[in-house]
Amino acid sequence: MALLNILCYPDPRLHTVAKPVAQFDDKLRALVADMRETMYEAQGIGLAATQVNVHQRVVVIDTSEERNQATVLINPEITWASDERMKGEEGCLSVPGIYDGVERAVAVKVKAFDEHGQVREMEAEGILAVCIQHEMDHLLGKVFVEYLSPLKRNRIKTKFLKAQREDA
Ligand code: GNR
Ligand code: NI
Repeated sequence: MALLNILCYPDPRLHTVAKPVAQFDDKLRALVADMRETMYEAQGIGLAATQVNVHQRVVVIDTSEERNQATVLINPEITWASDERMKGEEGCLSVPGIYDGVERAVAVKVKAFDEHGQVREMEAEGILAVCIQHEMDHLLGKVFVEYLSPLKRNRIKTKFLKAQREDA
């Protein structure tokens, strides 16, 4: 297993649209294992392959307290979303230290495959529903700061570009 590097906003590669997984093979299972390890190490509740510069529809999520119940969502599709929506505070491993409100459906049903190609459908609410929607946005090349006002987004962008310049 290996820890993967997480891309940081405003890296343009975060806007890549991921392709569906076509082969449920050992290479995919190795990616899932590395993503799981990377998510736990970074103390995130979810990670999309896009964030580790792999542009396939692969997500890992673990919202459990014990951090031992990872859910793998491959080629996920939202089959239903509640009309009820709620604004909640979000953060992102690709935008470290930034937290702001985003409005999302309160509950969703999602159909996805696991890393063995087994299909399943689950219903989620609360933080799990938020996380599923946040991760599926990543697969479409969308980062949560794109829901914020242009003013806020530009402040965030400038802050990260400046930090990168100082690092270099
Ligand atoms: O770790 C994470 N926490 C979080 C909190 C509120 C809403 C969404 C998230 S997802 C984030 C991990 C991440 O960046 N996944 O893409
Ligand atoms: Ni994120």
